[in-house]
Amino acid sequence: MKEHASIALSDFHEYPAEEMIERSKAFYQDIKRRHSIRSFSDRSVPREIIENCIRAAGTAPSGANHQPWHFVAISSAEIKKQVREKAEHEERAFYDDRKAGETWLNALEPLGTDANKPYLESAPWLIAIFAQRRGGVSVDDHQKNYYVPESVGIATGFLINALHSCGLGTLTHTPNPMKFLNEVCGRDPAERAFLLLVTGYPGDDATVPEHALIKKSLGDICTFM
Ligand code: IYR
Repeated sequence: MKEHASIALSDFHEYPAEEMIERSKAFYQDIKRRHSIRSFSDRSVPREIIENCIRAAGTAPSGANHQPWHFVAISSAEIKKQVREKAEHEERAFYDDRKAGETWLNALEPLGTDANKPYLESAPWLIAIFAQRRGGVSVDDHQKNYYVPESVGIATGFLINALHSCGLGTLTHTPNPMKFLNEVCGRDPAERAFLLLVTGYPGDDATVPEHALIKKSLGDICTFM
């Protein structure tokens, strides 16, 4: 490696092999309980939890460490209402005017989704995630960013995992198109709305579609060489 400023790695934890196996099993058992839910209670969730989960997301690896993401955490009832109205407007075109096309709509059939998104108002938090094409390691930078969708996708994965580990339900919601989020969230049009993460406690009537429980086996998703 070339000469560069660095510090010794001091916060890495090594565990005995037995414990590693136990931890890998425990992690799998815990994360497999995460389900996308489409009914959220209006019970409030302290802002500090959301802040810490977003801090965790912000530690994700990113292209050249430019951290090309911005998270807008919405709890304002008025803004959630605006998001719901605009998202449902797009979703009505998608589902009811059949903009999605038959193939896509057929693929969604087993999930039972439609244009109604009441959870966008009932959930205590909506986290709009934006991807930045330009930026840098400082927020004032305007350099080119690299591997933007990969970086933002990984950070989003960290966030979903963090929220789940705190005992919160999540839904990755992607109204199509999502451009309206820039306006509602006051973000530069150069940023790309990446995903809307809905989070809170599940509603009493929350369900999991059977279709979503069909997971490919290890042999199907993995090859060892
Ligand atoms: N944005 C729509 C449609 C939708 C698309 C996919 I791909 C999904 O996995 C689920 C839903 C909606 O949120 O209903």
